[in-house]
Amino acid sequence: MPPHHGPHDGPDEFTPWPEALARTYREAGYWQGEPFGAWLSGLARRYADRPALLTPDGPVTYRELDRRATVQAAALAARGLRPGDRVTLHLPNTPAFFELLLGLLRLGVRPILALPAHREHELGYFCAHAGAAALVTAADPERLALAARVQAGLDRPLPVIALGENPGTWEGEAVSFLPSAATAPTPDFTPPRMNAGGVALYQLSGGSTGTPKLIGRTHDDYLYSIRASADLCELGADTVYLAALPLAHNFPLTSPGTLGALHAGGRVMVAPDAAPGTAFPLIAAHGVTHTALVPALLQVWLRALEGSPHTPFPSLRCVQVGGAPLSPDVARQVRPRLGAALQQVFGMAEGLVNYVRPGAPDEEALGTQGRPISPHDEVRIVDDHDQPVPDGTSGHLLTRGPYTIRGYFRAPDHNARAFTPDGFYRTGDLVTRTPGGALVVTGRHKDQINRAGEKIAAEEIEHALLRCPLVQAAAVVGTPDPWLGERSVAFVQVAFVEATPGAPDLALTLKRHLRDLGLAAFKIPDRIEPLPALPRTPLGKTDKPALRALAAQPVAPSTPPTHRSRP
Ligand code: OOB
Repeated sequence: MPPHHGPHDGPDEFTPWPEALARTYREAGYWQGEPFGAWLSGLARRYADRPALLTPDGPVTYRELDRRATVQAAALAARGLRPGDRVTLHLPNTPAFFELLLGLLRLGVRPILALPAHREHELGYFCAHAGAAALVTAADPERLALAARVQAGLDRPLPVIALGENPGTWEGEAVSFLPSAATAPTPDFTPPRMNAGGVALYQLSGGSTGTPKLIGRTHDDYLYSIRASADLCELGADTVYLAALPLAHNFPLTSPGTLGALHAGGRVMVAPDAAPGTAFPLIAAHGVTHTALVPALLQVWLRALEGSPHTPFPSLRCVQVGGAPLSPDVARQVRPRLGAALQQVFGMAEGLVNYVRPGAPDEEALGTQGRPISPHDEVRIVDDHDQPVPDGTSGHLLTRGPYTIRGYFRAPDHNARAFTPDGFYRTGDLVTRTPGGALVVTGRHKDQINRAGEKIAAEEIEHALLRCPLVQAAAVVGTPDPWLGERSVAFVQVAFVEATPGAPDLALTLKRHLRDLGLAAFKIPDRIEPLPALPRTPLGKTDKPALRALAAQPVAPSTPPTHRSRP
């Protein structure tokens, strides 16, 4: 009998693994048939009164975290949410993220894990595309105003559930305020029975197309990646994990991230942002042992330590770096300057995560992006015709395995391109394999910009630019930047505007246009350049290589960012 995934799961909503592979993953013990709610109850039994979260109000024990998740599951059920519903979850980096996330998972309601930087363009799309039953957010004035804009942009009523008290700025009716679980009594609530093979939550694809894709991760596959990551990164009860990146992102959430640290019985500390001024005092005060950064933030941290005579954090054992290419020069500075081991992580929200194993020789630790988590991760490196390339040659990375999706949510046409007929995901990354079996990311074959680890789908910005009546054609490319990895440059062909003299005004106008559409700030192009016409290939497609060459021509020198938090 095919596994049941949930009340709303048709073939476009969830692409199951073929039964033979599913059996293999179950027999190998990867998929344990345990949903997140039961996993959390298990942690509460195992680690009971040990601290799970270190918060400004004091520690929250495992037992108490489990109780708070139940409080919120009951409160969300009382507000009409039902197992199988989808909601968009949009929260800042605060410890309360966990009571809501785990409450939703316990209730079988599937959160779409939006990033804090997402605005009405993205949130509205997630709610519309997924038929969300609610937008779950925090009760601060800015988020409530954003929620109102999302509601206004939809053609059906969207309930908003906001964690916290009404700040007094909200006058409408369509918001239900959810008290913090800390002081709420324990409800009489029996969680629904759940199928661990069903979708637990939706991660978001960095993507390369006009609309972001939703990635349904099952209880079974996601928990496997968390347990296996925690084990191979050697997390334990003495781990103190600092989450400085946005909590909802796959890297700080599960690789091994906060959930991996909880799985191991460790403690989790949430930084509201990743600025050195915020994160450094937390590391020192709480004896942080592990944290995760993108390369751009690592550079900000290293700069902040410049001139400091000794490594400042005796407790820090491991700094994980991933999400974007890390230069070996920067990699080399981690041990002497931060006094911690560097662990490179090359992962993706779709599944596959590679880690440099603890204790690996320098050559591998500094110069590779590690190897897959699982012996059952299948990796193919192929040429443009899907034929395997010899080891040491760069090729397209394709992968399938026990925690890599087989299809995006409601995207049949895209799925036909993004997956091979035998179910390998086309990652869009170019890699080589070293003789030792580690992967090295050599480039990218997807129309995406990786700006400080934040992924920008070129087509999404091009479509948004084309909605401005001035713009006749638009193309967005990335250009190398020593601090951000890449910056985004938009080339536009415009009507009625002199190509060069009006350039600064045009750039401002178009940036305002994009902001008015409600795009996340990291997606606003760093530069906007008018061109009389976009260069075309002989087939009439925009010639992006030519535009990349044009974008790379020298302009004003780049300055190091002081700090801009990731979403
Ligand atoms: C992580 O996940 P996403 O979904 O935001 O982005 C995935 C893409 C990869 O396909 C690759 O293009 C790039 O980000 N990437 C890297 C990298 N790690 C990710 N490129 C070069 N070097 C690396 N180390 O970014 C993510 C998810 C889980 C763990 C870590 C990162």
